[in-house]
Amino acid sequence: MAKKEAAKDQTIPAPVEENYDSSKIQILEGLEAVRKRPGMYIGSTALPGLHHMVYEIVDNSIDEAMAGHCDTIEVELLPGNYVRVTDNGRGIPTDIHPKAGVSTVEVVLTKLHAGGKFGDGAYKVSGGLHGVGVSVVNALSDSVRVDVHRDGKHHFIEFRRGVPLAPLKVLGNSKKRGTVVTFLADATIFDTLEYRYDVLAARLRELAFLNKGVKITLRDTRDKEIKESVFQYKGGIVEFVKMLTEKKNPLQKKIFYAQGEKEGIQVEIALEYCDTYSEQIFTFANAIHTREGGTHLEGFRTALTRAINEYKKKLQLDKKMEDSLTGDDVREGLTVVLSILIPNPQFEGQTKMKLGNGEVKGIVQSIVYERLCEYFDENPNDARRIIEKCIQAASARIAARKAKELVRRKSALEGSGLPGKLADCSARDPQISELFIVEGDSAGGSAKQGRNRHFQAILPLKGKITNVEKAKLDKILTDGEVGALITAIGTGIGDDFDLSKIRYHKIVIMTDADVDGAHIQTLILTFFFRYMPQVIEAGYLYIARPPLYLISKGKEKFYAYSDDEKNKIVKDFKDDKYHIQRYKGLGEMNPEQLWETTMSPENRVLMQVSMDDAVIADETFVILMGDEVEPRRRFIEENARKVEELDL
Ligand code: 1YM
Repeated sequence: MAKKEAAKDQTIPAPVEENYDSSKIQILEGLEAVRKRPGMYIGSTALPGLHHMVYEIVDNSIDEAMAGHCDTIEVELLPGNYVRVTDNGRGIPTDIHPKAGVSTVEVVLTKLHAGGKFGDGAYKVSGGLHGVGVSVVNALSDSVRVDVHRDGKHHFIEFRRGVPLAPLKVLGNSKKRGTVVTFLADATIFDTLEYRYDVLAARLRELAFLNKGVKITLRDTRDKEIKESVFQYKGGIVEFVKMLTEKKNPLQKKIFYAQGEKEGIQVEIALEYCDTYSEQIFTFANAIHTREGGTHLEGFRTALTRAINEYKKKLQLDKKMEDSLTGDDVREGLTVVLSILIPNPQFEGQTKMKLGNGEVKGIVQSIVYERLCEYFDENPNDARRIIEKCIQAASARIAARKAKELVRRKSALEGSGLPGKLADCSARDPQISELFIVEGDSAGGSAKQGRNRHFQAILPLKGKITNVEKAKLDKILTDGEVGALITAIGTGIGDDFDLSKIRYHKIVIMTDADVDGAHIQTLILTFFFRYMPQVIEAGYLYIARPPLYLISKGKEKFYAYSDDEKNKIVKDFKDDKYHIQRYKGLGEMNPEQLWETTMSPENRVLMQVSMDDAVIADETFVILMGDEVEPRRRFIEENARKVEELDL
């Protein structure tokens, strides 16, 4: 075993400890278990799991920051896909651990669950999604190197696939303080080592918002062109809300902020109403984004609905609307960041992103209710504007219900209940059925002729569908184009949404490869993001990628999907004669070509739409849908085709 051989070379004698060998064997068994079932520890071996490796290390630094010993954290993506995380904390303890007989650093890196702090009884409040600790990163890395600057010395230890090469040694003196962990994820375990800068940046920014004042830097030196982002927010989650509402019109003079503690649970909340229609609520428990919500969210919602209904009476706004405002009414246009710290978080739900601790609901509810009432008392004008907005939402809700009934009745009249312009497929099994949403009637015609009518349905959409960011739900539902889309998909919308009723497991957006096409594509994406995110989460939404060029040489035909590809093809022709046609729109292709290049499962390139990061997505949609045209155009051109590619 590698470990034993390394031990022989050591200049420092192995410590005498009765259980030395048995504890070493335990450690190796532990690491082996992690390598056998990486998914159990970090969720997956795909990109999210790889990013998780970085978060685990960063979490240690965040804990150190929360304990008040560190204010600077640096994450670097290095050439060769090494990752280095540096903090200026106390440094992982370097003394010999009394039970293990090796340095505490070595214990922290090799013993599973050594992350739960030993010593002062402080609880680990950050803790990644799986909260597994650095030893898991070590087990899943080809190599790890740890440098600790502590007590005036520079200490160093290195590992290969989790096994230390030698005990911790002192390299020299050091005036610095802190920990540096450099690792190379194991390429035999992970599907990819290509970290995504934007995804890491979004998470690090989130951590910076949640940890007021801590400076977090992300630097990418993998390519010649070096990228760097620095995140530091003195205002914490208030600045988080400010960023989320940056491009919207707020109704309040000042962002509402409250902080409180009860029974060892710390609650922090910031919120702001804008004149928009959707809600965005980000909840965190111990800095983990609880995407599925949970008891903290429930407590908040109850407090908000109660406080607003109470002030509706108090401000005599009951005259405008007698009915009680519902939860949906009071959350229209609302942006919230709610963050709690709790000693023993219980994560539940399908993705373990739902907080389960029952005691949290009442605590959050009472803190938020009390502080909201104070806020309304002190800011009666803001309170009035907010409540009037909620009353408008209630009126729209009532109108929407009527509109929905209208849509329902109308579709009942159309016999099958399906929209007239849908060319449906004959198959009835959603698993094999595909719906192509096509821009324009002419492309729609080609698609209808070119398709395989057994499993491919075509829905042509005319021009631009209603811009959903700006419009109200009732208006969206009465938009004929969107109405047709909803009916064709079959799931219903809003409270009625039912994923099991979906009629196609592949919904493919097929638009022209130009700016207008990209705009329509984004409008459709926005619709799904806001009103049917479950479809995206289920992995049912795709973007088709039509070819940009047709290159003909004699009777031979080649399709190129990018300029690079075109150049490659042409290069091989040398002096032969060939002809290049640039497709400007889908309409330029005849049905056979459209089938061959874009629709046939054999040749086509489909890109699956993912919701990897709701923060990035939402921001993007706000940029895209906001009033400023220029950033939108630029964004579309830069990103239209940047969705991850998928072989199908
Ligand atoms: C780049 C990664 O791991 N920093 C870090 C880790 C620790 C400490 C300081 C630390 C904690 C404590 C006392 C304590 C850890 N210590 C341990 C353990 N950065 C990084 N910075 N002294 C230093 O919590 O009491 C685990 S992590 F267990 F050894 F205390």
